[in-house]
Amino acid sequence: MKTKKFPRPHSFASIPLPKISLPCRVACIGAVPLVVALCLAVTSFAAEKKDEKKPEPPRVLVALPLAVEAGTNTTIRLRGLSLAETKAIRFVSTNAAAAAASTNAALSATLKTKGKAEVPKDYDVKRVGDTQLEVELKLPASLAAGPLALVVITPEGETAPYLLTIAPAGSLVAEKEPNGGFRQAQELSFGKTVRGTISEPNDVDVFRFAGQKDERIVATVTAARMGSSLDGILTLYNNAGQILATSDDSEAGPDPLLNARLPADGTYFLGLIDAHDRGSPMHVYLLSLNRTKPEKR
Ligand SMILES: [Ca+2]
Ligand SMILES: [Ca+2]
Repeated sequence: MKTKKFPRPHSFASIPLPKISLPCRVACIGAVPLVVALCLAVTSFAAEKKDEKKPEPPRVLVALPLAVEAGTNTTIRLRGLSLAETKAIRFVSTNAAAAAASTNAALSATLKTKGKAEVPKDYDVKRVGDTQLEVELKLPASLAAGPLALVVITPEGETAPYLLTIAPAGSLVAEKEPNGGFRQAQELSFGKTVRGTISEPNDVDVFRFAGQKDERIVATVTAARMGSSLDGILTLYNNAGQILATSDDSEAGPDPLLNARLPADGTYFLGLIDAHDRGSPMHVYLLSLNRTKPEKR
């Protein structure tokens, strides 16, 4: 692209000095670097002072759990930074569903507790947060499924909107431990979403489902994209424990997305682990299982 030519700015030396005596001019020119240096020193000192005093801006990092069902009253925890002095929580209209929801008087968020939260050893506070809120949500049954944006108001300002997932009524299933192996696998139906946690290092969560020959299944993990600490790996096994497909990361980032055609009628297993063998209450996830009809051949 052709660039437009601008007139050259005056160089420092070409700026006419006021008509004063030569020794004064020399003294003035000599003083310039000193003044500049002093100015720079004062500015950097002021910046340092500012940084020292400036608190971390308030931020919501993750909701525990990540999803709630419409038509329920439920208490969630919001973890983040600088939330200990929270004043209120409000919903914002970032989409049509939230706009409809925010005008619905039955939708409310009540702040129950606020304060410090433990930061597990070796975890980055900027990923997991060091403050948390307990919030009681009243969610009308008419609330549309999808993201619901909420904002936390603190004396230091408002957080950016956090997108809590609203699931359709009856679609969420609680994870049931122990589910750490094929024999203990938790039954999972198509169209349902498990709300689970890789709660400790080396935890494995295994789910079982009945499939048909040539059925195409899609198993989706939603975790890291919503602020969870989990970097999931999802693996599909057949009834003999052989690996049929595996997914680590996807277009959505560290969250796996597994798409596979089933080779025969029978029982199948889905195993979810953390890629780094870590686990904590912040390693929350949603695992959804869906299918399409057997493909005609
Ligand atoms: Ca678990
Ligand atoms: Ca991953």
